[in-house]
Amino acid sequence: MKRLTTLLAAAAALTCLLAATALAGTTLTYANFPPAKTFPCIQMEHWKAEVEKRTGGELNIQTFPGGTLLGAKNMLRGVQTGQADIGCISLPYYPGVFPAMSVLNLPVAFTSTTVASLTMWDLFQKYQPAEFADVKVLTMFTSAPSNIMSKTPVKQLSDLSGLELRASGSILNILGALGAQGVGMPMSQTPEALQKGVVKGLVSSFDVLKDFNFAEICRYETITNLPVYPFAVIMNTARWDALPDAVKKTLDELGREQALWTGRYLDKHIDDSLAWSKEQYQVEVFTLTEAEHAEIKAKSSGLVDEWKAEAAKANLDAEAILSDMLALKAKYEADSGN
Ligand code: DTR
Repeated sequence: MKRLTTLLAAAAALTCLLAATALAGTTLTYANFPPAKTFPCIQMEHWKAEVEKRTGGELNIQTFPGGTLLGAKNMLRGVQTGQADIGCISLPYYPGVFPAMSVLNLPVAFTSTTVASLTMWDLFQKYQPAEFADVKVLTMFTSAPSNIMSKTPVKQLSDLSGLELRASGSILNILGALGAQGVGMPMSQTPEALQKGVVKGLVSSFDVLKDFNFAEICRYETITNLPVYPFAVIMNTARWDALPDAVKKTLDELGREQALWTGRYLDKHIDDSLAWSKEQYQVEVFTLTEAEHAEIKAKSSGLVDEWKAEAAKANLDAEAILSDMLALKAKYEADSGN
């Protein structure tokens, strides 16, 4: 009898322990490369809060902004090998690795982050390109269209001659074609490069004027409407496979929603950031003439053909991907409510 009681007590203790473990849930690490207040990290915190709420604490997310777990360039590898469970990558930082989804980085005149982010998500769902086969994609979004922020005024295209500007991806080629000197580096290295004078400005979306305080050093802004930068939030496949089905479903449902949330957040934040920069540092904003915009377009048109050639080498149907992207862009542009 005594033995039975001991056994029962042990079984009860084990049940309690198992229940407590289940209640405590799983914790996943989520790495991000730029500082906490920039938009890739703002969206990360929003996603974390939604996931923890919707799974009732079954899944907890521990976030690592500012390159504290993985940096911009080792993010992809770090997630593939499980150094972090989840990571946020900027696709143009990995030239040649994402031939299909880098179509979003082409000069096709996106004017809204919301439109570009939803277009990217839908395009990914349709093609499920092999370039993401060894990770689980949780969401995708883009930055806002890119503009020039510089220490010296760029009032007209000819002011670009020889000017060292930090950029990444397709924008580097466009800058070269316009006579500027593009210097490739991730956003996280840009503050130091600007401080040290290695570059005289940068090409990115205007959110960084406020979030990195670049308005202080780059008092001149030129509206160029250059391409958006596509991002993906990826997860280690083994960690994904180990999640309960209900949790997987919740995360899958969040994919498009998160793309939309991020697009809307950034579209609004761009306006706030520019207004703040004007008030705080009296930054000057220059616009180019129609003829200059036409010149940018003409000089960057070769990029589409280069992308097509690269996509074809990867056995992708480049024409179909490009025309689907343009059709999605037009659809979301027409549907203002998204
Ligand atoms: N323009 C891209 C992406 C980008 C825009 N804002 C931020 C903030 C933090 C990191 C990246 C970005 C770029 O320049 O990398």
